[in-house]
Amino acid sequence: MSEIKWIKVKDFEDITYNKCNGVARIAFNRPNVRNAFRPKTTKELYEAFYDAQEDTNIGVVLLSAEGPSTKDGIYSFCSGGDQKARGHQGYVGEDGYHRLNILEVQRLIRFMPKAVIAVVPGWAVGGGHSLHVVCDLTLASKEHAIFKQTDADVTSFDGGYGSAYLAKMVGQKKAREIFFLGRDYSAQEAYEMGMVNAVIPHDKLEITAYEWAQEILAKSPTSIKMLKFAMNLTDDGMVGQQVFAGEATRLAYMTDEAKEGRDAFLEKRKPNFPKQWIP
Ligand code: S0N
Repeated sequence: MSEIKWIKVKDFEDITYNKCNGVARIAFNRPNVRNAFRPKTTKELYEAFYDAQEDTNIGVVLLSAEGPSTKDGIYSFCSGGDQKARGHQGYVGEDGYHRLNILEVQRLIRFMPKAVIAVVPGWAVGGGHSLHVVCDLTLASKEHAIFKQTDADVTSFDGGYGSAYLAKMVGQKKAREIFFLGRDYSAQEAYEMGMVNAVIPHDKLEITAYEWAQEILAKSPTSIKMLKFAMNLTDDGMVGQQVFAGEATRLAYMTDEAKEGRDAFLEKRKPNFPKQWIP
C-alpha cells in the first residue's frame, strides 16, 4: 500500500479533518486532556461528520485521534465529556448554554449511509468508549488501547448506544461488569468480548484502518448502505425502519413504475403502471 496522502479539509481547533481516496479521517486533537470533548469539539465533530456524509466521493469515515500527549507521551482515543467544561446541567459551550450534543454526533455516525471505523490508539473512556461502540467497526492499538467506562464515577450514564447497544455486542453480564466496575480492558480483552474487530500493532494502526476502508470501498455502495441500515433496524425501532425504508423508497424511485407515476401526474392523466406483480 502506497503512502496515504491526506488532504486537509478545514482548520478546526479541537479536531483534525482530512480526506484521501474515498476515505475521510476525523480525529480528536486534544491529546493533553486525553482527547476529552467539550461543546466546541462536538460542534466540530458534527460539522466534519456531516460533510463526510454529504460528500459523494467519501465511502468510509475513520474516527481516530491525534497524539500522544506532549506532557507524558500517553495515547488516547477519547476520554469522554470534558469535566472542566461541565456545569450544573451539562457541558457549557462558549455561548454559556449547557449542551449534550455528543448524542447528535452519535446519531450521525449511526445513521450515515457509510461505514464508520473507530481507530483507537489509546484510552477509550466514558463518552469516548460510547463513541467506539456506536461506530460500525473498531480497530485497536495492541500496545496502547485501553477500554474503560467511568460513567458511574462521574454521575453520567449513556443509557442508549453506549450501554444498551454495548450489551447486545458483548452480552448483558459483561456490559454490566464494564459499567458497574469501571475496570481497564486491553485491546485483546476487548477483542475477545466482541467489541473490537482487530488488534493491530500500534505503528500499523492507521495504515490498517485505511486498508480496511479501501476494502470496503471496493464493495457495492448500495449493499454496504442497506446492510448497515438492516443491521441497525431492529435496535433502532421506528427510526431504524424509517432510515431503512427511506433507502428502499430511493430504490423504488429508480423503477419504470415510479417514472410512470411521476409522468402521469405531470401529464395530468391516470397512471398506467406496468402490470408485473412479481412475487
Ligand atoms: C482517561 C483516564 C483514565 C486516563 O488516565 P491517566 O492516563 O492517568 O491520565 P490523567 O492524569 O487522569 O489525565 C491527563 C490529563 O487529562 C485530563 N483529563 C483526562 N480526562 C479528562 C476529561 N474527561 N475531562 C477533562 N480533563 C480530562 C486530566 O485532568 C489531566 O489533566 P492535567 O494534566 O491538567 O492534570 C483518566 O484521565 C480519566 O478517568 N478521565 C476521566 C474520564 C471520564 O470520567 N470521562 C467522563 C465520562 N462521562 C462522559 O463522557 C459523559 C458522556 C456524555 O457526554 C453523554 C453521554 C450520553 C448522554 C449524555 C451525555 C452528556 O452528558 O452529554
